[in-house]
Amino acid sequence: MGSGIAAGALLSGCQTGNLFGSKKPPNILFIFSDDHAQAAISAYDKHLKDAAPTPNIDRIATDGAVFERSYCANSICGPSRACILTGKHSHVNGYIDNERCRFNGDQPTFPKYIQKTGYQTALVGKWHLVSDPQGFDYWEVLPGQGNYINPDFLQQGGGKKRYSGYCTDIITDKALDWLQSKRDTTKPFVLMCQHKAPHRNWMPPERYYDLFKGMDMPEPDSLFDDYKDRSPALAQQQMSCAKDFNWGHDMYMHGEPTDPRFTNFMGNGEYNRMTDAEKKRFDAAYGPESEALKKALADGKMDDTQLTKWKYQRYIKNYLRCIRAVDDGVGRLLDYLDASGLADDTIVIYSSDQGFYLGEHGWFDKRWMFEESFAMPFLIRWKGQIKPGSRSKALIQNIDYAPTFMDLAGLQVPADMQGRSLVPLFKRSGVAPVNWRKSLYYAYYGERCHHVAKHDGVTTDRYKLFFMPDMRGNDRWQLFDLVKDPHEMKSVHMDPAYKQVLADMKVEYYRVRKEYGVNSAVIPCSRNAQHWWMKRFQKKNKKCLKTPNCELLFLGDSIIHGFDGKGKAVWNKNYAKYKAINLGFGGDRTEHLLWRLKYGVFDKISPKVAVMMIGTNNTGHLQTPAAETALGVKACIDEARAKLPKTKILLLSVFPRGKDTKDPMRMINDKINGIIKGYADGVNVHHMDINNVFLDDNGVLSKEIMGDLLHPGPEGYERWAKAIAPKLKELGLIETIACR
Ligand code: SGN
Ligand code: CA
Repeated sequence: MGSGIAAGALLSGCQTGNLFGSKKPPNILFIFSDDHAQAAISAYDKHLKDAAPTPNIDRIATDGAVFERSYCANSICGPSRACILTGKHSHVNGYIDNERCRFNGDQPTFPKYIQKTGYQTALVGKWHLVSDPQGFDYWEVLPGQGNYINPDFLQQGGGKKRYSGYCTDIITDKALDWLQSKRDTTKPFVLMCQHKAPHRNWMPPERYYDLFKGMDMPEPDSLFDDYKDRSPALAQQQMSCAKDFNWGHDMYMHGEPTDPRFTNFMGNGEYNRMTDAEKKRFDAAYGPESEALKKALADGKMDDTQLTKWKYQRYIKNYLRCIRAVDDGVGRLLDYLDASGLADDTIVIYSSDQGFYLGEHGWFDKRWMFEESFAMPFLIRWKGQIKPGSRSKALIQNIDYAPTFMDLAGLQVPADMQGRSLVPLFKRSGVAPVNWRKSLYYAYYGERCHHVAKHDGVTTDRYKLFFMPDMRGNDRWQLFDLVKDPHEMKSVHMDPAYKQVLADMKVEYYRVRKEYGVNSAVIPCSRNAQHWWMKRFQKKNKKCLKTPNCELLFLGDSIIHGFDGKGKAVWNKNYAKYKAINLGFGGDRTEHLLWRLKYGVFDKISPKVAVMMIGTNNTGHLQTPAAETALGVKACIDEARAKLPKTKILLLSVFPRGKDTKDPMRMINDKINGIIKGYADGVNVHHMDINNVFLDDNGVLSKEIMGDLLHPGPEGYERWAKAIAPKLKELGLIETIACR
């Protein structure tokens, strides 16, 4: 098939007008939804299969294969899509979260590559990558998250257009329209038909308002999970069916909540988009049940358990109603392929950007590396190649899609793509070749929304290891035995029986991180779950805006933050006159400073000097190898240079910590210092090592200087200021006497 054709041959075919000779590669119809959990596809054979079947998506499975161990690399929308387009993990393609990222569309992506071979590329529906799509001959996409009701679509030529109707149906219509009347029938194609559904707020089409009425959807066993035997991070999230559904947005109730067990800060934007007639029909369908709930609440007839069950039913039914419309759309597309004679030459894939919690662990939403949201559906039909009814247990991931599409188009997979082509698996009906991967890497970088802790990890076919850098001690690790505990209800990382497994999984974790080039010290990361941190960030942004005459900046962690505390007098005496701004944030590692430099507001200031010291928390929190932390320091310097091009950077060696030169953390810091001094160029970046002013002749650090052997006391700040004063002067900080 396509995989055997050399790229050069394709390109030269292109030039002569004879595109692909007799070996025209297959068309690819990629149907992709948003937040569709495997459990809500009956072909996956899970607990909702009888109550809410998906007959059309199942047609793909009956004629092709279901991949049971299909996963994403980062369980959130934009990042998953960026992984798919680039074939690279988030830290490489740069789109690590939905919060602040903008996809760098100038980077290589599979649509761009295969477009060059003569494929036609088209995209309709949800995109959610902020920048405009590139590499598509045709596109029409939803702005941001898009809307279910009477949605707007961004137009390829610019501007937006509103369509009346229901989003899923409109996207299907657009896909069919492109197939029928917009494409060039002489060329193979990739069509990405990407739904918004079944994303929150799970607004169904009118025809399904009454579907499942009078039924009770089965509840997952862990709807009332108490999170015991796992990290406290689990209880800290804000995506709980019991506590976090919004009265209007999620539960479709009107007015103010009549019960404190509902949050209500989102309104119901979808309802507000309806016409008056649509609202009327919506209220006729949902109103009676909503009123009955209000009455039961008023009568005190809803205890916590009953209310959670009610919320779960309202949520899950709407979610599944949305899916029924997606399934209808899949049916219409498959029918069209059959009727038009395209079915034999067109590979059909159904997938979704990640999974979703359908009440498992008491949750909705995603983000965690637990199976329900880590898993992605992946069903494929390739007539004549994949044996109908195949089921694969191979570990596959969304970074594999780009290499797969390249391979199908007859191209070499570029060496820098991190995924692997799935074509060899397709050709063996889902059975992995012997050299197939044995584990998968996953990383979630944390966002304010839903408060899921930052974590990464590795999974094999049997075990899964999580690491949560911002938790403490043993709570940072979790280990699950997926055979004995498929619902992940008990972490066994402290169980002596799993000592060896834990050790082996840690080895694997560090191995995959190395394979994919993961150095956390250089991946910008916020600490937005910590309220004080975000507040300080915002306050400092305002300060930078209001202090255009700032001449001096300090960039770092708690040691610099301490100029607000034990170093206050020294600051006032030495730096206040320069309108200096303290950008030290206690507990920051290089990745946090990097994030602050990337997203902070610096356009109104141009200080003469920025003093930077960072890295000791990479050592202290994680014992990160010095070489990795040093690269984090380098990334901070580069970002500071980009943001403040006229500012001279004074990089300080990381201060000594621990009692003496034998202290293991001190030794790591010394190694960092050995590397980072080389980052100075003597022009824009200067370096000083003033560590001796804190130490005696034998390298001993006394408690008088640093009470906790890490943070300077008043005397320490005094010595610090004295040591750098001449250098600050040399770099342009001249004390002027104000004459007025
Ligand atoms: C929205 C949702 C969240 C969801 C994110 C990310 N809130 O912010 O519940 O986690 O999207 O979803 S809502 O206002 O839409 O209800 S993602 O699919 O884009 O990753
Ligand atoms: Ca999603």
